[in-house]
Amino acid sequence: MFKVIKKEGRARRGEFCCAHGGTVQTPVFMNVGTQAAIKGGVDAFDLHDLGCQIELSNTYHLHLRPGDDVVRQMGGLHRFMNWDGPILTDSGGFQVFSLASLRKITEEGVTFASHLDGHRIFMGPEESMRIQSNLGSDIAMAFDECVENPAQYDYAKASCERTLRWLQRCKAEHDRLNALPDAVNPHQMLFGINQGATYEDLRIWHMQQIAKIDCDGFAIGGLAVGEPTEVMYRIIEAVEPHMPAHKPRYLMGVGTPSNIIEGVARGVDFFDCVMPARNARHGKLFTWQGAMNIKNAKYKLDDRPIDPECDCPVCRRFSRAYVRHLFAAEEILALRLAVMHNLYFYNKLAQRIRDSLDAGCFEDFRREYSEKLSRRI
Ligand code: PRF
Ligand code: ZN
Repeated sequence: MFKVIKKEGRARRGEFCCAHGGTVQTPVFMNVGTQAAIKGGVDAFDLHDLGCQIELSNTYHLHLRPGDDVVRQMGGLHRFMNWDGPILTDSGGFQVFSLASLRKITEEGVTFASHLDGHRIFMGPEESMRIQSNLGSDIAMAFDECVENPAQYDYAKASCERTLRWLQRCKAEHDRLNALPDAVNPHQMLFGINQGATYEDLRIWHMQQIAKIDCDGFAIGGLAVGEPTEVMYRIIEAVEPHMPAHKPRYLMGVGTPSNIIEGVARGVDFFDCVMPARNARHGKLFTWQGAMNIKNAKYKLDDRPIDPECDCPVCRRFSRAYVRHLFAAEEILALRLAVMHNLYFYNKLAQRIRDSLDAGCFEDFRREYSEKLSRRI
């Protein structure tokens, strides 16, 4: 299913086969469509134009609205949103902890109040697997607890031990659901998630335990949740040698362009982040020279594209002055154009990382861009 085709240091160039849409070239950035829609009015057809290979949606949101039973009756998520490429669904393990209120965690799972109308919901490993099975995604994520950093050692230890037991339950339920004759996607894969806060001994122990379970890939969760960037890098470096070499690795919810380059340098293959779409909605645009704010008055009469080095559908058609005007006038088109440019940038970043790995010059690329892309221009 996953093949590493080239390495440079710890960085890996790979190929990953999914039931839908064929092969994903890695390293890859996954475009986030939380509730089966990309923020900013970008649809599944735009995604193809933006160089997107794989889309990510959320179990938690789609369970609340429209309901995974509805998506199932509509033929699964691919048909529902008319995206024919691969889809990864996050398990709800993170959203329950970041969005829902009145949480109560037990060995069975989590009881929480919906962020939409406050009604009480229970979700555990089996529920998460059933919802993701109804959605029919290509990759289901294990149900985990994401602990915020900094965390108490004893809590982090008990939590990651429970997340391990939850993965065992996820695996059993996932196998059972895939074997049902009416499974929406009987080829659905399952990724396990490493936790353990910022404690290297917990991280390594947990990774060694989950690696024994026959998952199709492994993610590093519980990072970019309050710890400094250097700590995040240190944890990835500690965990990576214990991740199965022949399976894909996914760093969840990360990050800035330089976080992605540095993640690849530490052996990560998959990334996702709301940052390109979220920043775009505030006028913060990524360019190959650094980050800019298009709302700035200095762009009022600027006839150049957002990024002269970008060949996205927006930069090929519109000026900075026009996009700035759309923001000032609060036109919804401002959001769409800004999100399209930023998503194209992230997908292009992943492509340029792959190209540099193919050419054996990833370290040169890293040296040129890792710091530069975080600059403000
Ligand atoms: N767990 C899950 N999803 C996630 C995370 C996690 O720890 C994170 C942490 N950065 C983002 N998304 N299930
Ligand atoms: Zn552009």
